[in-house]
Amino acid sequence: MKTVYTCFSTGVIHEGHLNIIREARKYGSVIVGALTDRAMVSFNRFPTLTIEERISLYEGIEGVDRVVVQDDMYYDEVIEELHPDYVIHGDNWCSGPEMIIRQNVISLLESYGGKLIELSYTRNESVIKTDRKLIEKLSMPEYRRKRLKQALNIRPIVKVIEAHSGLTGLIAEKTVVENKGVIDQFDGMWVSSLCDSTDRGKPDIELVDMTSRLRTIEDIMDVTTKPIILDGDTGGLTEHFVYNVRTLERKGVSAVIIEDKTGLKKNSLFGTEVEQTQDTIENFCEKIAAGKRAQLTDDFMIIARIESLILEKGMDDALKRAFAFRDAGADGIMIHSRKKVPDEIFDFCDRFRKEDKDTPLVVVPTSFNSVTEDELAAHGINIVIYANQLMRAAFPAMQRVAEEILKNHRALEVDDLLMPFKEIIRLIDEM
Ligand code: SPV
Ligand code: MG
Repeated sequence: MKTVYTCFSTGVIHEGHLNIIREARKYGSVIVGALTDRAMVSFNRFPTLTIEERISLYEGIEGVDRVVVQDDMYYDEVIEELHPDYVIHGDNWCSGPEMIIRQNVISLLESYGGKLIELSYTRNESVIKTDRKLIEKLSMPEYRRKRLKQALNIRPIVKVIEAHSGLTGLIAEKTVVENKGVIDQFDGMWVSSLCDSTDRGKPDIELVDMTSRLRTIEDIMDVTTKPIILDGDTGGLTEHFVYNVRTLERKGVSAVIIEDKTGLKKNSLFGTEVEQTQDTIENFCEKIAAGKRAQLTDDFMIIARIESLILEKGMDDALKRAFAFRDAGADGIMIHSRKKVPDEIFDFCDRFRKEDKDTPLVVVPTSFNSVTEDELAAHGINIVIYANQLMRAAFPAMQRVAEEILKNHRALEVDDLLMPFKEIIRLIDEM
């Protein structure tokens, strides 16, 4: 009997999947590959079921003879093992980043005379409705909130990009690229105090209050499903922080990062050029501990950010604080630096990791931007935050267009700098 292979990553079976199995049956016995979480998250939606649950879901589909695990988006291993006579897939992979997977399957099949069957992708009312339900589920607070911790278990390094509006949220949510055979996407979003303030034309001094920050978070949450890390500045008064922890948790934010400064906060990128005061270890530990006591779920993370290197207080001070904040209950440590090279960050992380293998480490490589994600991961860093790049890309582009229109007394000259609205609208989902 001939064999037919197909790979699934879905957590909900709809008519499209049943159609694939029905068609596959006509050619032989059907083997379904369950794509692992690790392989899924680089290009697909985040899994809503565990791999075990997905396996039993696929085993229960009428017409499926066997389910195997596919541990890579590329088919090399499964095809080498199973040598199926046919691979069957929807034609939705004929465009976009997944084209490279299709190419991989075609050349593997060619090497031994296997055949690819492509079905036109089913997109009827019921499929669209099922798909929407899945997106809705991913965006619900209880699902979104825990996703940062889940991503930490799956990804070698969790990649987070700044979002300060619905539109930038959509860019963070939907950008998927293929480069040199690797398909990738961001794992989450950073709601930066700097960008949230700048977008309002205000300085980054905790002037934009929590109510306004929550408005930004709502706008982003309305149109995305990925987890959110909030830049919580100093956390404010401990008496206020505990209420904000509850609010953030209830809304489905995954983590808040608070920095060990006190008084009028200024942005860290100013370093010692402006007056900035670091909080005492004792006070800041109390704030962390109070936040942890207020928290109701196990999903939410309070991450302590250390400003010792920014304020030139030295490595020993930074490490002392890191261990104290961890012992006070912090779920992670963010170490910040404004040096052009990552040496002091690496030094900190290596020394921290000697004593603590588990507590997640977070960095924001704005100044030391030549560092790669692989290098960061090699030094035990778990989360990288690209904290302000989308805002910094938009600002000069907008300014230039404004100047050109003024110079030319019309808009024709800027046409090449503009994206047609038709393309922008494509990002925006219709209900
Ligand atoms: C932010 O994005 O607001 C941050 C990171 O706090 S930094 O601007 O580098 O201080
Ligand atoms: Mg900030």
